[in-house]
Amino acid sequence: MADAGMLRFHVPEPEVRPGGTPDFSNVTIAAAGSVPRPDIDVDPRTIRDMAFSIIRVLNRDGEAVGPWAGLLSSEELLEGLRHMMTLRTFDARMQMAQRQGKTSFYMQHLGEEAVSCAFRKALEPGDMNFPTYRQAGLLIADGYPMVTMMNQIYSNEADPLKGRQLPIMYSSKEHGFFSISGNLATQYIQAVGWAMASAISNDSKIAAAWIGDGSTAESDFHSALVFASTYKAPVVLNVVNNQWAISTFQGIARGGSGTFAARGLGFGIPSLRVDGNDYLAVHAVAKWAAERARKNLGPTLVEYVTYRAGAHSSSDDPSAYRPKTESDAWPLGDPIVRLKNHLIGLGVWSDERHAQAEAEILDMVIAAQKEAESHGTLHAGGKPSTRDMFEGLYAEMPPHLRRQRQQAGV
Ligand SMILES: Cc1ncc(C[n+]2csc(CCOP(=O)(O)OP(=O)(O)O)c2C)c(N)n1
Ligand SMILES: [Mg+2]
Repeated sequence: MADAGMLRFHVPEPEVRPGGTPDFSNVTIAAAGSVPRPDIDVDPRTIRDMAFSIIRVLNRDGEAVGPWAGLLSSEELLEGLRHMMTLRTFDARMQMAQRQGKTSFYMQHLGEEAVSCAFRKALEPGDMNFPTYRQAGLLIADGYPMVTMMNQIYSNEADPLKGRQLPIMYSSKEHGFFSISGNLATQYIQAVGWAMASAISNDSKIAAAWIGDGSTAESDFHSALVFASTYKAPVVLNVVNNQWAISTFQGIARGGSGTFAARGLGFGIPSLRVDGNDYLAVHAVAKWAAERARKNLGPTLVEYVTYRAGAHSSSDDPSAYRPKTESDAWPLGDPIVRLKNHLIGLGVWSDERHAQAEAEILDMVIAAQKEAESHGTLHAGGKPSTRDMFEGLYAEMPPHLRRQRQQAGV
């Protein structure tokens, strides 16, 4: 009774800190195949519990089980495996290039490759993603040229964005990849607005919004949900819960809602959680949500439960805030290993073929890197012209900029 009436301020804390033993016993994982697959026109009120479960297809033995299985052929799965392996190799090379001073900045996808690679395969040409910096798999799985990605990272003379964007902030209208903005959560309002415009103009294209767990704390996220819900915007609302927002654990942004998917319930939006390290489950759920959008049934919120195995960015050192072995303890495994084992189980893949594919992919990535580097890197070789700095923003350049351009002598 001593402190009766005394208020206490509550700050959520992660279970474990550096030096401690990783513990994910608080992550409740449904058995693969156990979550039903409702019809796409289901009454959202009847599937509210799906916001608290996890849809999974691949079980511990690498078999595809349950109602969300069976959408992809062996060829499609082999292609998906190759995309994820390519993204991982690309990441490793570009991270190394950053350490060598060839670019100022890089962000890896380690452990999260299934999310963007599998999602891309649920979209149609003309659909538009509003991605964050951790969805380069959308480009790789859509056949965007890797050399062009590297040119952007190096801000060299062949960079299509002419050095005006931070490295890794790609842009490609043709590949349905809206220019990345570093201002997180803006992707949500823009995606919902784009989807509303698509519906207003009676088009057939849908949008996909992307956000990380931490960024859901931004008010843009909530405003976007209001508009998406009210106007039944044709949009898939993706939340990538990789457990961390730089050094802040997911419990801060999640607050008391239980799960990130549960955020959608208050807006009457069907909200699903899916195993983000299961290529088949990600693809199946993305397909379900995309089809709802395309059939005028409105938005779907999807939380991908995954783990950021790498550092937040090349500027980050996770050993300062989480145990070094935490990623090994992540209970949903590694997306590449899981799909590989599934394909071996199907009899269409083997350890030998996997090793061979790894070597081929590395050769391909190194060749692309050589080509990109022939156009310059951060401190060497070709650069965008200084004149480019002044172009592309105003239809008619204001006098002060014209003056500055003259002063620069370009
Ligand atoms: C509006 C805004 N606030 C803060 C930042 C700085 N910032 C960059 S990344 C990041 C963490 C984001 O975490 P999360 O949303 O979980 O995405 P993840 O990096 O884990 O994919 C922060 C705070 C920013 N870029 N934009
Ligand atoms: Mg995060």
